[in-house]
Amino acid sequence: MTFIAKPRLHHPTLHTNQVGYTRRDYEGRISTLCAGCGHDSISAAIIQACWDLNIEPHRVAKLSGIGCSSKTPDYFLGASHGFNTVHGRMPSVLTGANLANRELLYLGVSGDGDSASIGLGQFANAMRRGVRMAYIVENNGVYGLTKGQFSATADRGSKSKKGVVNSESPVDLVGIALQLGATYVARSFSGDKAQLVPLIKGAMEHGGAAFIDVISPCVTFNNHSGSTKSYDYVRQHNEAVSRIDFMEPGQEITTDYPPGALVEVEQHDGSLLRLRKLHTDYDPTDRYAAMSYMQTHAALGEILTGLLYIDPLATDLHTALNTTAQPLNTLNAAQLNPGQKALDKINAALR
Ligand SMILES: Cc1ncc(C[n+]2csc(CCOP(=O)(O)OP(=O)(O)O)c2C)c(N)n1
Ligand code: SF4
Repeated sequence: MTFIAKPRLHHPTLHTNQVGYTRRDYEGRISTLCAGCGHDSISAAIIQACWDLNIEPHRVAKLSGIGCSSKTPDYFLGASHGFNTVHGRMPSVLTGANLANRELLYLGVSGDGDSASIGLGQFANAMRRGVRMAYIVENNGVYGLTKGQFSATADRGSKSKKGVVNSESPVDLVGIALQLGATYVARSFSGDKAQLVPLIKGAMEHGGAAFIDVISPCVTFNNHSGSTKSYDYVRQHNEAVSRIDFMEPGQEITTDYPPGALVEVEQHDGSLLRLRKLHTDYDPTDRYAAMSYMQTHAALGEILTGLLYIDPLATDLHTALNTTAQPLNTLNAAQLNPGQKALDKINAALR
């Protein structure tokens, strides 16, 4: 553990983005995670994505549960809103915050223990409801913070550091997200920043529930031979379904990529996701094909990465509930409590 404060000094020529911030303005405190932990690479990818997207840090609300992964919001976007919830309860707190103020961008950060074990019900319901958020699970197959017990995402047959073989079936969060109606579903690897940064950008700009499962090796407890969440295993078994590049709205679309190999996906808010297919037969807008493609590859021991599914016309929970666009804290007392007449009218309509 280190308690050294990060110096605020930076080189005067450091680039600023369109909203006037340097990359350093998107950083947080010094990480206290083990050196080489995959979670730190994900924090770096989040910093890069938010800087590139010109998101002002104070427009982001980052919420997490408990675990090494859930500690990471302290290490990025120091000037944004943050809330460490109870273990496994991040999705419900995020949902409440989102309903109270839809003007912020919601970033949920969780671990596989946090979301697939104690928080599985919360995870499932957040996906089902279409809460607008970027939900990132930093998936290492173990409980890192409590010293490496198998989590519910550990593959059957994989070995712990002490050589114990896991006899239980894994929970596949991507499969659950696809089945329950998430409108942006991806899987990536913490060691593949080129793939991860655009995926995070797409999730941040998506109009509904966006989920990214990031395989993120735990170097201390789950990075040995026999583990299916180690750096070596994931590098050997990783197959990318697509190579994506995120285009901000209004930016000129260049023709760097061979014509005919591009899919341009317009998102609900008008921004564009630019997708290059490696497999000409892979269609990321077909939910059922994504589920079957993923399961076929999982049976072969392969980890599919990339943008697996997107609904370009996604809407969110606010649309479903027809809520006011204004954050609740900006409504006055009369708007919040319209009085007895309004209540009588509602009651009469229900008789
Ligand atoms: C209600 C409750 N149960 C158990 C714990 C103990 N606990 C703290 S972190 C953690 C597991 C975290 O694992 P994961 O979400 O996979 O994150 P990682 O540390 O691997 O990143 C557990 C079981 C707790 N804090 N609260
Ligand atoms: S115990 Fe594992 S998950 Fe936790 S900081 Fe160390 S390497 Fe990362």
